[in-house]
Amino acid sequence: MTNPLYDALFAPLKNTARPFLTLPDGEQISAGAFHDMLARHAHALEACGLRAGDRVAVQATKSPQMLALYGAAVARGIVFLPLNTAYTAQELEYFVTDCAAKLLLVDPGQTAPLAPLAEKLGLRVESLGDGGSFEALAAGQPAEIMPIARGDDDLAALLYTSGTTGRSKGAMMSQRNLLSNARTLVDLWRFTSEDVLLHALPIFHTHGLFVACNVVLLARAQMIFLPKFDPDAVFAHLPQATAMMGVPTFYTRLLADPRLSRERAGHMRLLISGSAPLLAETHRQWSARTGHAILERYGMTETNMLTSNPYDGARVPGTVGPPLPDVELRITDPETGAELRQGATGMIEVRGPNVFQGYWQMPDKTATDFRADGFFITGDLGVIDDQGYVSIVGRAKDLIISGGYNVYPKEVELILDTLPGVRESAVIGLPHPDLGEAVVAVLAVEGDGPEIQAIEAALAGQLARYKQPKAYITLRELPRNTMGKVQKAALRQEHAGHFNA
Ligand code: MCA
Ligand code: AMP
Repeated sequence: MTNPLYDALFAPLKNTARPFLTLPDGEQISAGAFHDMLARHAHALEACGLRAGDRVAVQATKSPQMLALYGAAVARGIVFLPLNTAYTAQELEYFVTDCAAKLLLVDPGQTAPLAPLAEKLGLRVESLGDGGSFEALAAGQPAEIMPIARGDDDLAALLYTSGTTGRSKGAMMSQRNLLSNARTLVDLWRFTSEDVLLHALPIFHTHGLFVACNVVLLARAQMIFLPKFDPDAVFAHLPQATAMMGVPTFYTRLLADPRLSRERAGHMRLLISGSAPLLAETHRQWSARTGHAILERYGMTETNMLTSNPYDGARVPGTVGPPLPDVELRITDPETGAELRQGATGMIEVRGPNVFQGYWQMPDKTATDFRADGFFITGDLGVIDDQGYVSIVGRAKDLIISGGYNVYPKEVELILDTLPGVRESAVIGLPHPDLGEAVVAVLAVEGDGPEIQAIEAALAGQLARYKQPKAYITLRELPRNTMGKVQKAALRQEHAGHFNA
């Protein structure tokens, strides 16, 4: 009986004394102890009535238990749905309703406010992590596990991504999608059991969960598992680490810190950046300060990783490198889908074992995002140079990436447009020294316009904090072209220096 993802990532941890996780206080969890935790969590899922194919949603603080729960779900064929801890109760309700989750795990102390939702949806809510009700249930369970048989195409995870319509979609990730990408990345980035990854990303997104943890697990390596990105903790643990993965904001914040030096960071084997564009300038400054060329790669929730600068060979600033060995990538005319010649800018389309199974219960949306020959239309605009390196030059999708988190303007505009005093809104991303891009709302207002504080208060309950605008610009009218379409490009250009002033 096989379960490819469990067999490759988690089974090798069993009964092994080697260290797996190091926590901020220095406590170590061995591979074997982690596997015991995974097994107990798997039995607890079973005790909560979950069976293969059911969905378990988790909105909880990063912890070893949450990672063990991921492994437990994989072992039992239960679909793992991690959720950003920043999501509001309203956002959370959408996700658990949309995928008809059977169990929701939250932090201790968070279950009571969710009782009405649980009642309404017939959803079981338990708490995860130290002192949690789910931990109490798991504690009494055996540390032996019987993984259930799974096939390559069976679902392992569901990850919600927002969209241009403002309605989030669940990207269905199969066992093959996750395992093929982990295998490719371990080879390409040369991860071995000698590696210690400094892990400071959240584990509710592809980057921190699948790219970082799956690679470490497959390589039988270890992690220094930090609750979040904090330069003090990063500098304290860097000497023990061989590799780190981060979003560009990690690197700009560390560069802004006088402690960053060749002595402190020069020993690192590999520093990887992704989820948002790394400025070529950041790449160069980092090389000059530490002697290390950051390796930039590119991916999407729907596809896992797609391209990577090489381990050996030139890591070219401002590019995301060639496609991964098992990824087909082409540049097409965004309108017709016709493939363009090398050197032309167009839509990035991809195909490979890493590309997802479609959007949860949205066959029409899935169909429009794939070409007939199976290529997925990424919505990113790119160009391939004569060495085969891909550069991302823009986005056909109206998306803002703030500190590595995606914000779809439509989702924010739909709420702003309902507020008194706001005639209409255009939400744009403006260059921001810390976050790369920051969310800004341009409002067409009546009279003196509404109080910004009132707008902020209205958004607070409805939108995660990182989606809320960092600045507001009020105008009488939004600029429109002759077709009547709001000219966001003109707004971005006019206000480009907003955060540099
Ligand atoms: C926190 N805030 C943010 C962000 N993060 N606002 C905008 N954008 C953000 N990314 C809010 C906080 O709620 C807080 O609000 C204020 O901004 C300042 O918080 P601060 O303490 O500076 O934030 P932080 O806790 O230090 O977080 C910044 C961060 C974090 C370390 C950059 O956002 C982060 O870890 N980002 C990684 C995201 C990630 O993993 N993305 C991968 C997606 P207040 O005003 O109330 O104080 S997967 C993906 O994209 C694909 C597949 C790929 O290619 O990887
Ligand atoms: P998400 O849907 O959160 O997975 O975000 C995926 C999007 O992040 C991609 O479609 C790109 O627009 C962007 N992205 C990821 N990595 C990079 C990168 N290295 N450079 C530029 N954009 C990136």
